[in-house]
Amino acid sequence: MREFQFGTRTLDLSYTHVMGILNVTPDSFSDGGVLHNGGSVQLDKILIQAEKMIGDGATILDIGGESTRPGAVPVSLQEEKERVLPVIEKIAQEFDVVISIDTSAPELITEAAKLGAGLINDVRALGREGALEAASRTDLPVCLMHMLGSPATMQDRPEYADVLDDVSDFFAERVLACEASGIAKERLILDPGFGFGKTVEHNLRLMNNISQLHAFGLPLLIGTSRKSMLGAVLNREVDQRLAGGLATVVMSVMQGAAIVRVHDVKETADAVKMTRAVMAEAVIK
Ligand code: 7PJ
Repeated sequence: MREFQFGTRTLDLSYTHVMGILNVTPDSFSDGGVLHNGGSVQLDKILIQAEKMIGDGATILDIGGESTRPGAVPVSLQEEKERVLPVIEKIAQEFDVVISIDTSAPELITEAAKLGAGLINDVRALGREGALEAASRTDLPVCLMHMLGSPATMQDRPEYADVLDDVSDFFAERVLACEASGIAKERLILDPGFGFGKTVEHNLRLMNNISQLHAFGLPLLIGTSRKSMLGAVLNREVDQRLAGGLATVVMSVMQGAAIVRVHDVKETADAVKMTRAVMAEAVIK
């Protein structure tokens, strides 16, 4: 058992959990901007999707209102709040699941925590001004993700001396920064940030060496779902990358990842369970 406290909920991170991605950005979620006009239709849709993901085996739902795709335009704080907060409030009321808030904005961290979020997931690793302090005050766990540069420019010829060493150095620095702000190391989860300022070769090297990141003794979160590294290897469009993604899920489970962040929860939960059964040489309930 490796019990980890996510606000009011506890998960045993000694095995791999599935985090379902619940995007509430207009570009990624709908068939175009339903979100902007009349929240209720959109909220209903999102709740149905949340319920399905939980039924399919997700124990964490990651809710984000900012698109961090390469080259994405920044979103205003007001807009991000309007997208995300009603969804968090409703899911916290209706479902038994850990809610992860995918944000870099201090104000949103604070408000999401009040509404029942159980995990702060920040692709900027609490690098924005005020984010460390805001996260510290919530007492929630934090996922620190590695990114080289910013979404606007990160895929513009990323370079490392050695991607594994550089990502590890970054983690070491952010863990210290967290501790200096009163965020105990025991509250942290680490994520190498697949696709965030990395070439396909960087991503493959990270995927093949996840085990090395256990040096920190912290749970690892891995997110490869539908990403361009799969497209680059397989020459598949974004809607044809599930099998490739599942291959990386199996590798993540075998290398001891605590959480895999995915769009396709049902298929991923099966792949995780099958891998765990083999590793345990026993049928898992
Ligand atoms: C990640 C994320 C990831 C964590 C996104 C996408 C891009 N948070 N948010 N790890 N990716 N922790 O889903 O393609 O890999 S947004």
